[in-house]
Amino acid sequence: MASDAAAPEQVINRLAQLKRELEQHNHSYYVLDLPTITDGEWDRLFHELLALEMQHPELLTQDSPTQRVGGKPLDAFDEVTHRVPMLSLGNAFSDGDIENFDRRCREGLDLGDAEIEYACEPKFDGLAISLTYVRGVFVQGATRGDGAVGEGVTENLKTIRSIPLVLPEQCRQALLEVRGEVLMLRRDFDKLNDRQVAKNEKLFVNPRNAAAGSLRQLDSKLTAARPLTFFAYGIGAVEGAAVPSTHSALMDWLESMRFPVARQRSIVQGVAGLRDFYQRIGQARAALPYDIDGVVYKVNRFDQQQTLGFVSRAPRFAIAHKFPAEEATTVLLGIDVQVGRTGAITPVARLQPVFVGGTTVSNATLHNEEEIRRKDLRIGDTVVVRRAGDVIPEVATVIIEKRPANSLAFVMPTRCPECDSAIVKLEGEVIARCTGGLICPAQRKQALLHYAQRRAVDIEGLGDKLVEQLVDADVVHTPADLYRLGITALSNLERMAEKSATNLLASIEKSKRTTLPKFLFGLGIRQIGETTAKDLAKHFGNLDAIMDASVEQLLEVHDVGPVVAQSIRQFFDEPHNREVVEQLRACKVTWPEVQIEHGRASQGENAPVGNADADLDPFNGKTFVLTGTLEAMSRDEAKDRLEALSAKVSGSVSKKTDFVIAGAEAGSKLDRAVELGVAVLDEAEFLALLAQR
Ligand code: I6G
Repeated sequence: MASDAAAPEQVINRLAQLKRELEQHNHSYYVLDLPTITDGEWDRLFHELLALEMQHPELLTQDSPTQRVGGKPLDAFDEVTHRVPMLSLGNAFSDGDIENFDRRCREGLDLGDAEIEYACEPKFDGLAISLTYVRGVFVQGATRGDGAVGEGVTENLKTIRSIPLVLPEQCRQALLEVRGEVLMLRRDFDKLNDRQVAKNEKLFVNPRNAAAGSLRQLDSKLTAARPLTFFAYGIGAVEGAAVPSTHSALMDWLESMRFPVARQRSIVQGVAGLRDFYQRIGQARAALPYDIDGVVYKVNRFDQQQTLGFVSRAPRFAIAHKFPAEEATTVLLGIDVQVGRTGAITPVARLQPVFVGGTTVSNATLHNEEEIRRKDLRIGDTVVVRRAGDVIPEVATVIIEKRPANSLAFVMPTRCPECDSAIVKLEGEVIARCTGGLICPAQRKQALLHYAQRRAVDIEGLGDKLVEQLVDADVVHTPADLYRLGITALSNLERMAEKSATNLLASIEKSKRTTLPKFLFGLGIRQIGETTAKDLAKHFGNLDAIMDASVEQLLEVHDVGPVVAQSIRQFFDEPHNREVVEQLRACKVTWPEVQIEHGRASQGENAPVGNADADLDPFNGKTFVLTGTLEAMSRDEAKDRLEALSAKVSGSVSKKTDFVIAGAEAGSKLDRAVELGVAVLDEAEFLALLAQR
């Protein structure tokens, strides 16, 4: 029962002592793996604290160990803008990649043949998060998101007992952001799945999926019931404290503040030291208590890190050295085709489910017909499926010796499986397309998802499942129909509670206030990525001018070539598309005026058009050069995919090139890139980057 009287000093002191003791025991148990008291004793202290807090609710603070049990469920996660962007690392897959990394670092630091000191750690296979402490108290936690903006999962993170809620007294700096990874230990994952079996519930596929699903629960009580843990590997913003001068000292500093850090960390010299660490961790990998997918190398000295700086989103001073792709053999049961937003037909391998790289794989993209021919794939074949890190699974090769007599060659269908329109392949194109346009439900669904995505008009909560239902129920045909939805139509959908319907309607309403570039991008005009949409908006200033511009006028826009200009013209020459635009305007979709800027458009300088994410995006506005032969896709397809992500593809390497993608037998362009210090990605790195999108 709560008391009215002010708490006596001895209660205040006892409460503080209990909080301190319980957090110390948590640290010993969850971080050091060295329990200092029995479970019974821990429970007794915890209940004493709980009772005191109930008697004196005015003394209850957010950093109390009793607050780790989860709170009220949320409707949605808040957006959290990271004060310092959260990094993602470039990947290395071979010894050669590591030699190149080390050489680039030495060159960048002008070190000649002198060796660099590196800090090495295992690469956790979990979810990156950021923890914010103000004067030593944990106040906010967020997922990485796109590196600039993440989701606020504070309550969920509080339930993770290895994350300190308060820092030791001597560590109460004004502000400290700690970065690291949330994961599930293997033993906890096994126990969790045992419980799932006992409850006759679905099993989790691997510790990473279990951790991701647990962290993204709106009800933190559910997260509290899942055994998550945390490892710190870096910091973001810091105010009011002197930060150590090396990464290794930073890790010791974090450890002294009671953050869990990897035990298997080493300081090594030069590329030989990196090789040795990789071998050692590779051998220890199976015995580690958690899953890792490689190791991380960072130039140890922060002043040297600063000199090396960043290329795009990735630091030049650090790299993740991934363990080899995991492979497994299985049978190709069939080849289905999927229809994309622009009607592109992608063959997809239907596989006998196989466990590879920590997950069960039953589908793999085959990219296009040519790829199937090149790999000589036939239905019924035994194939090798490969997964490298978090890269999407691929059919690597066929085991020809195992080909059955009744294997079948793939024949590209001539009619769309979704709408029965003709499938055609234009001359010179590798990609076959459904000609159904928005009559095709598959294209309609993709077009709606494209319009609603965050980078376009941003309708929060409108995901695949909902769009599928809305299109299949014939309720929504064009983006304009979204603005005509009412609570009744939504409530009739499967698993749509009134509250979710109301939230969705609010998001749809909110999306009416957008920007011209976002709207233009959302229309899904072929070849128009975010950068071109921004350039068009800045050049013409308003939508009517863009809709009515001739090909010649469009060609005056920065970086718009004949293919893009033609595509825009074709789109707006189609009466149906103009009609949709008019309907959207009639539904009061609006945007602030855009100031016309002729000449070369620069990124992010003017509020409605600018985009703070652009610099963090490895594709948007970046210039790529393709060289050598890629295995997974043709050059044209690589170009298509890059342009769809708003990157530019150039034929020659210059200082302005952001990335060179070097396939097999890359020639003089690769030499030029190395000469100019341009970032070079091999095919695996390129695929890994694509897979993040
Ligand atoms: O998983 C990781 C382990 C160690 C890391 C990492 C690390 O630094 C020593 N650093 C970054 C930036 C990331 N993952 C994303």
